[in-house]
Amino acid sequence: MTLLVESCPGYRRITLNRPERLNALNVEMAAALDAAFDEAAADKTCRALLLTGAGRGFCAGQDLTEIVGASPADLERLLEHYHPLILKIRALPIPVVCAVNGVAAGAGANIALACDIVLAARSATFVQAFAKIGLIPDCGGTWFLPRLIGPARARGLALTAEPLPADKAEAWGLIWKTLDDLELMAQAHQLCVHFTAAPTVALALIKRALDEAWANDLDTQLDLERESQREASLSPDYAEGMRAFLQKRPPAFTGRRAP
Ligand code: LHQ
Repeated sequence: MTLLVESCPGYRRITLNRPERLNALNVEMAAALDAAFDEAAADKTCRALLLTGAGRGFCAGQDLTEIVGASPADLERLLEHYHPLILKIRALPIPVVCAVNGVAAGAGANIALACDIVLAARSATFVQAFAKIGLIPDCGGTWFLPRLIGPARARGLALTAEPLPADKAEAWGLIWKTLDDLELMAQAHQLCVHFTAAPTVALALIKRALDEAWANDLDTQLDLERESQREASLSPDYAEGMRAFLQKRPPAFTGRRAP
């Protein structure tokens, strides 16, 4: 199986599972990922997703052995399997935590960057490998890189295809945190457990507002914040958050939408 999906209490762990190829992507894996995202979205008890890779790598991007001799049209068709995954990660109404356990290259790097919170093992590297084979960053690379780390660093990474060590990725703001290799998975799980007790409706609205901010002017964004705040304030978790504050106790958020 190219993908493993495990149910944990309140969240799911998805593991890219072709370790002998550093979890390089193929159509089968993309289809399995797409289905796993849909199933997570349909499961009202699932309040976070953890994405990681089996073995020593996170994901080496497209499996190059499977595109030997492929025509430009074949490559274009392949992206029809990959690009919807990026949009799905952004649209999922739950936090997606990515635990980058080793090298993340090509499309693999950009799938990681599409996730809401990226944690990386100190030994991991991020490689915009595309230029090494005469291609350009896809799966959102040209969109995420300049927004996350600015145009100069984005150009440097994309044009040279140099590996970026996890520590530097954190220092540059490309990812949330670098962790010791042996701590990565425990911390990633702990973060998901935190999200299983979080106000999920508000978190989904936060995700959407932050994404829409890239394209909005301030006026439009303030309108969106007002609308989103209204929606959040209708959720049972807002009432619970306020009660808990007044009663000086931790909130018991259910993640449920307004009835
Ligand atoms: C691999 C791969 C791999 C197959 C390592 N495929 N076997 C999508 C579709 C449409 C259009 C085109 O674009 C795309 C998006 C893309 O993702 S294009 C970019 C594709 N990815 C790459 O170009 C990265 C290629 N890999 C590498 O540069 C290195 O392997 C990295 C930097 C990832 C890791 O280096 P090392 O840690 O030194 O490992 P390694 O190179 O020794 O790899 C281990 C094995 O995995 C090895 O196989 P072997 O049988 O010799 O043990 C590699 O051949 C295999 N492998 N990446 N993408």
